[in-house]
Amino acid sequence: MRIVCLAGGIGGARFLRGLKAAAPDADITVIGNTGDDITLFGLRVCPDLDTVMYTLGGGINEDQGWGRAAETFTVKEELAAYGMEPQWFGLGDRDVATHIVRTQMLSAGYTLAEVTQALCARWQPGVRLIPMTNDRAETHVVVGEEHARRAIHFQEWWVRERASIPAQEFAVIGADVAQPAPGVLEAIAEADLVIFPPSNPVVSIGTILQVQGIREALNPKTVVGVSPIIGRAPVRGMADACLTAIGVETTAQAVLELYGTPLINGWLVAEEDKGVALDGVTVEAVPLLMSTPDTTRALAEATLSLALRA
Ligand code: FO1
Repeated sequence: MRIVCLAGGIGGARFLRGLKAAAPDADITVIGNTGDDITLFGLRVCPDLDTVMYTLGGGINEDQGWGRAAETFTVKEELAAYGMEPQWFGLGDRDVATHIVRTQMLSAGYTLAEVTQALCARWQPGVRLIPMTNDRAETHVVVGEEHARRAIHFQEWWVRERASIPAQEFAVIGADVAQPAPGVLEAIAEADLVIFPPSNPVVSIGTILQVQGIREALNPKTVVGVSPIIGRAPVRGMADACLTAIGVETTAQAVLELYGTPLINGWLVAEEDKGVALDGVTVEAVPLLMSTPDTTRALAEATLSLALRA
């Protein structure tokens, strides 16, 4: 079975671990969000691609959901000793090696897709990980009151400000011209099933859907999504701050409507959200918490089962 998943960071990566367990023989292509990418100290950092690669490759810092396990921060400390900014973004020594390889290959003219393939040759994530685009498509967040609007990088908003200042708008710089990376549209066209794991619907899945042609390529496909919201709160992360910023309620119903039909055919919600409904969508209530490998696998199995009926 050929499966395509649109994935952001932690929630998507965790779900993918369960999907691999539930469908060990499936051919899984992950289209990774690159809107979070940032250049720091001259190094290109791709948080969502690295979270998928490290999580499926066995190198992730499990508690954080990002960065490497058994990490040290000597480089970070030395940069701080020189007074280098920013100091609010924690680059670990092991993680820096990934960014050096990526930056060196990009400077040599390789595309981000080629670089990602090269990094995955070491990590063997067991899926084909393709960035949504090789072009620049970086999420910036517009903040500030009416007459004092300014845009900051997504990581400044997410990490430095902890999403504590209201976002007036998310702008994916470059999305208007960014083309899908080679293989993205082909993987979608050949897919038996497309899954939206419980990634952030605004700044992860929503960003991928802004890349030219991706939403159109998905419309005719069977797409099953997993709600990232249980009750009125995100399972993890700050999807609520993102949804509020775009005027969408933090509920499983509102996120389903945000994706809408004909994009979504099946929607998995938590037991307490079983009233969720939308014409043309098969909705099913299942346990959504990915607290153990078994519950994560069970969620993936429920997703595959729903896909057969959606
Ligand atoms: N998130 C934080 O909250 N604090 C950090 O210092 C931090 C560093 C970091 C370094 C590399 C990386 O790949 C991710 C990192 N993240 C950090 C997480 C990152 O902001 C998020 O994973 C995504 O951008 C949101 O999905």
